[in-house]
Amino acid sequence: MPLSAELKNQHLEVTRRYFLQLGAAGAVAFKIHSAQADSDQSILDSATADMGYFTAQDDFGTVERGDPLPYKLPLAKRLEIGLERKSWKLDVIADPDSNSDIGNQFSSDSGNPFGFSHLMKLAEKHAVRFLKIMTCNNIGAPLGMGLWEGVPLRHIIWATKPKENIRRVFYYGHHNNDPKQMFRSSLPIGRVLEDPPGDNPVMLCYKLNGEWLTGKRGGPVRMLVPDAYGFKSVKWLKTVVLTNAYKANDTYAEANNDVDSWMKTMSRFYLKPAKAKAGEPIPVTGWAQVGVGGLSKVQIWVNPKDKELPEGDPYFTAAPWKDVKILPPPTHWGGGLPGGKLPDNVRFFDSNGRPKHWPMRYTLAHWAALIKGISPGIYDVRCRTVDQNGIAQPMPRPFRKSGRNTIQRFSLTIEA
Ligand SMILES: Nc1nc2c(c(=O)[nH]1)N[C@H]1C(S)=C(S)[C@@H](COP(=O)(O)O)O[C@H]1N2
Ligand SMILES: [Mo]
Repeated sequence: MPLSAELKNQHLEVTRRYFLQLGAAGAVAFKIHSAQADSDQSILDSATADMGYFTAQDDFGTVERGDPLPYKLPLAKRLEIGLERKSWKLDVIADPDSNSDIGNQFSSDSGNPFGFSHLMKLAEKHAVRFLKIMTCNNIGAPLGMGLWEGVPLRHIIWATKPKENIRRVFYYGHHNNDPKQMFRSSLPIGRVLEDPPGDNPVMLCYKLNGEWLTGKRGGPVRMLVPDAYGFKSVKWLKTVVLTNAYKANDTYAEANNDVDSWMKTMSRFYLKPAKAKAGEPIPVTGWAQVGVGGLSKVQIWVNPKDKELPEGDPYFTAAPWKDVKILPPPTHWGGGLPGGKLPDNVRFFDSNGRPKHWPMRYTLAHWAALIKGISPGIYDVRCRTVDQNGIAQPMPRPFRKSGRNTIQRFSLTIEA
């Protein structure tokens, strides 16, 4: 599945402005009207001011199962089964097949589920907002970039008065009472109760980009696991089970996926022209997903197609890679946020709404480059990331089922 159309448009805007700032040559190569290329600083400034970053809810790529899909049920049915904010209920129970001891279960069967009003009460004190990119480990490009809001799951767990014999949290969404349709995931209890410094909490999420989470995005409430691939972020969440079982029970585990995988750092091309004229600067752009290892560089490598590749170097570590420009944080955030503005109290932003560091882990960074001075011929152009440990993509974790991160390539013909 490709990056969502909206994310592409945003990328185009951001990078177009970057080339404008580089001057007319880049702008012309980018097919911008000459009037715009000649524009003065004030036009440049205002252009930069409204660049977008987030993906609107409806424009996210989607990975979903269910027949019927829960959010497509008639309203009366959604109200009945608790898939509207008005009627949403969560069971938070001890695993009946385990010896977990909790003092205060939230259970529909016992008439005291955890409801949406409980969640909003906790939100008054504990709501958090953070940036996170949604990516499926089995898809080569992200599904969307969002500002997510919710209540850390640990607050609900502490409200159940857990006592002992709890090692994992299992959870699943509405599945039409058909076990075959159940989509399950799980986490170690430790990850839910504590966050590594600089990371965000696992949360019960009810808003995206300042709006209530839509049914399609998993509303009224989905799990949101900041550092993991999409399959941990279960939609239409209805049940959380505290268990002493020590093994994962994720639906995705059944399909050979590495369910303990942190998100990886990787780069993808967006603008990759098939042809260019010798002597003209060639704009090439893309984005980087910032995984657990962080991001220090994005690099490209332009190599004549007929040149033999060195043996025993499958990841081209010895190639003459060149750094490209990672673009600064946006000032207009897009995604449907009113006025393109971030709300207050976004994690890792200061009181002026500026990020404390950039790029941030588990988010998206845009990049751009101008290729110059190559002679006529056919070339392979590749891009890769280098993480904060100095390790280049696809290392340190090249295996496919822990998240796609192969080095991408395209063919470029330079005409005389
Ligand atoms: N209930 C439920 N939750 C789910 C899924 C699902 O099929 N059912 N798919 C998961 C997978 S595999 C991914 S990659 C993400 C995708 O999230 P999105 O559709 O909001 O982009 O949702 C996850 N949550
Ligand atoms: Mo997925």
